Amino acid sequence: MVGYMQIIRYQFLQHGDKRGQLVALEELRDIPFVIKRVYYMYDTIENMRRGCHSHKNLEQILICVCGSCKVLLDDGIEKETVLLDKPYEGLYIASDMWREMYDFTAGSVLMVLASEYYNEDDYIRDYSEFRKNIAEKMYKTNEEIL
Ligand code: T46
Repeated sequence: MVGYMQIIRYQFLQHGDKRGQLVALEELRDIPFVIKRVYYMYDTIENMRRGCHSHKNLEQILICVCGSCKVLLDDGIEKETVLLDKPYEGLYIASDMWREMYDFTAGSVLMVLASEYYNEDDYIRDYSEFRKNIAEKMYKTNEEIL
């Protein structure tokens, strides 16, 4: 829902034994959508911020499989910061949520599972446009309720 901040974290099952740990992720079981794309970022330069955009129609789960990073989530009204530092933990990000990833530790790898194929038209990269879009959607929702 637009303008409703909710932090949704997933704790994945760890198949640990004396050799170490293993996490398995299956679509529509461990992940709440059909996975159309997987990408990951690594060798991120110190003090670099990534993201800084929202999506019109995309669900994603972010997993910092190595090291840690922080994610700023902004629904247009509230902001929350989430630390990702466990390879068995995922952060769900719905569409209409501004996101910024930062404070990547050296050697960190941030993996993302996405519900859609890559589509540049799905991005809103301008913060004022993002706020305007959220305001319009909230106005429309309020009109429907009244
Ligand atoms: C998001 C955050 C969490 C592709 O060709 N295919 C892809 O699937 C992606 C994600 C990117 N690219 C190309 C487009 C750019 O030339 O890779 C380059 C870097 O992408 P971008 O600047 O969008 O990366 P981030 O880290 O700012 O954002 C990414 C995702 O794009 C975005 O959807 O939510 O990670």
